[in-house]
Amino acid sequence: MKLKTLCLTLGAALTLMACSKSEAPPTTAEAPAAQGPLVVKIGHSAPLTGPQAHIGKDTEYGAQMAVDDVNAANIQVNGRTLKLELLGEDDQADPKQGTIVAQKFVDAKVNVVVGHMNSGTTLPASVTYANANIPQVSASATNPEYTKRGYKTAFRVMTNDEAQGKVLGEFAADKLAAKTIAIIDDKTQYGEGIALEFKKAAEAKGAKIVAVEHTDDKAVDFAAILTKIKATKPDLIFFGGMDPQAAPMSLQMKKLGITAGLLMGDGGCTADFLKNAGASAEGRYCSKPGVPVEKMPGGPAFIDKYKAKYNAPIQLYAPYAYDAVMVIVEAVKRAGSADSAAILAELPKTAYRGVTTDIAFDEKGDIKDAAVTLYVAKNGQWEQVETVGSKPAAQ
Ligand code: ABU
Repeated sequence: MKLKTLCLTLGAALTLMACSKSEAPPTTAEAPAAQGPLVVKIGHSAPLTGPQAHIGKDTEYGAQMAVDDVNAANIQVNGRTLKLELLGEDDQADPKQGTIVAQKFVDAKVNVVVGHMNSGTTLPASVTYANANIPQVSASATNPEYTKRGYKTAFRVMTNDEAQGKVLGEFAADKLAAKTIAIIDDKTQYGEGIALEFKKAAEAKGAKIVAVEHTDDKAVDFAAILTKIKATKPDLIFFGGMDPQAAPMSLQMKKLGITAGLLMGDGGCTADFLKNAGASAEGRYCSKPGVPVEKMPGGPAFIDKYKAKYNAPIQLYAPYAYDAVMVIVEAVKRAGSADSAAILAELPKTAYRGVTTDIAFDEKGDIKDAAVTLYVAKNGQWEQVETVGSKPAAQ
């Protein structure tokens, strides 16, 4: 009996020792290394020099605002502080340069890309990101082709030109009562793409296209094109292109005595168009994806913050670039990782109330809320005419 008791006592002691060992704090050598911040490298590419630099800068400012907000918020992901790093590049709105920048981002091992600003750079760059399995979230490139190629890396937080061109074409025929229309595009992926969608929709509504002319995204003299168009006596001119061309085109229309109206997509719908087209801007029409910024869920606060930080008006895409960064952050939080593949797995599940709207993606990677707003220039301001296709943001 004594022996049995001794054995039991020894056994209990050994068990206790074993437990004590397992519960003892680890020695210094065994302690996990202190983890630093969880760094997410975000590539952002836009024209930062050249005629579209003001729009590219606006996009970069929006992305930078989101980066600064996130970094100031001390967000914890798996016990690590989330830290965003924005790598900004200038692709000069040039497709070749866009591809070079894309490869630079791959070599720099960015986790994700916001951009590029132009469809003409976004499309070729998207091939590079797809091959490298790097998620790409566009805040501005509206050519439909971007999300039609089946790349699972391609996402867009802005309505595309299938929707925008259709709304513009129907508006021209139904609301502006244009029976005869001349079209000018800038031969870019954006300009040609939106002009094509516009033409289809306007013709479907019975309008006659009396001229189709092409310029480029560096031109500033449209006298020859406009003189040709004047002879066709159109009710309306539609321009598919950006404001560095749209503003002088508007001025030259006035100078040549062209009484036709001018209608443009988002590329001409800027503060700079109003400034540079001067008095000729009055009565011009344009459209932008989404609802007016002051009516966006986070719009009024964003306008104030942007003005305080950059002392400049929002041109076009800053709120969308802000949201592009934020949907990435939400994906990182859900993934618990900065790994591109992990972010990519989470992005399709996005359900995020952004500054601009409630963001969710369809199966192609396009935003589901396809709103488009039409504006008219009045007293040096873009005034909302109507918004089409918007689902009201949930309160
Ligand atoms: N969305 C018009 C400007 C950017 C682009 O698509 O080229």
